[in-house]
Amino acid sequence: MTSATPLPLYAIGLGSNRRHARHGDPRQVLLAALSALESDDIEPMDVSPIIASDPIGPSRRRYANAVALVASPLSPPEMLERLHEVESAFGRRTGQRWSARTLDLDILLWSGGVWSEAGLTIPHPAMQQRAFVLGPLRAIAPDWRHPLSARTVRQLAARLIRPKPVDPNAEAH
Ligand code: A4P
Ligand code: MG
Repeated sequence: MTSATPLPLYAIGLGSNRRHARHGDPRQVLLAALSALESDDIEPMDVSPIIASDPIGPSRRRYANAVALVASPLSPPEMLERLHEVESAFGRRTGQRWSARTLDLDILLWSGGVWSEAGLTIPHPAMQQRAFVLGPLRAIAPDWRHPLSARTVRQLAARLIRPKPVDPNAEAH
């Protein structure tokens, strides 16, 4: 008898801002990474459009970014290990934070909610501040609720683009 329990879902953020000798430009790197992720125990369910985004941090090259929803029985640490394997296969250089990279794969959200240990934090701590994450994520999972803020992805994305109200006290009199 097959189990009726649905598999855990992960939202995986993909980013690239370097060409790959074989796969091509960052956009093509992301497409190749998506096929590399697919396996017996990682089933892609949906993928966002690929967007071009200005770099956050010191790197000056533009990024290609996307988010994929995958169903998988893997635990969060097992999923992270798999992501690292795929990054390595794409020639990711480690050691330098925020350096230009061929491929960066992050676990953004997990249907199990919160995971916190040294080296792995879910939800990804920076996701709420990042338009290059929330934009693509909203295209495929607008109603997914961030387990810590209890806001939906749609709400988080709206907060990010909404201009801050003017603080009257900050104005010169
Ligand atoms: N780690 C902890 N939690 C997680 C998680 N939820 N998912 C640990 C993935 N990894 C997680 O990450 C360092 C370590 O974080 C991992 O080994 C894992 O144990 P890393 O990917 O090796 O290092 P990094 O990516 O250089 O640093 P960090 O802080 O993860 O940076 P981000 O957040 O990945 O940001 N601008 C644009 N426009 N688009 C981008 O995609 N990306 C970055 C990198 C900067 N600016 C960008 C973009
Ligand atoms: Mg990363």
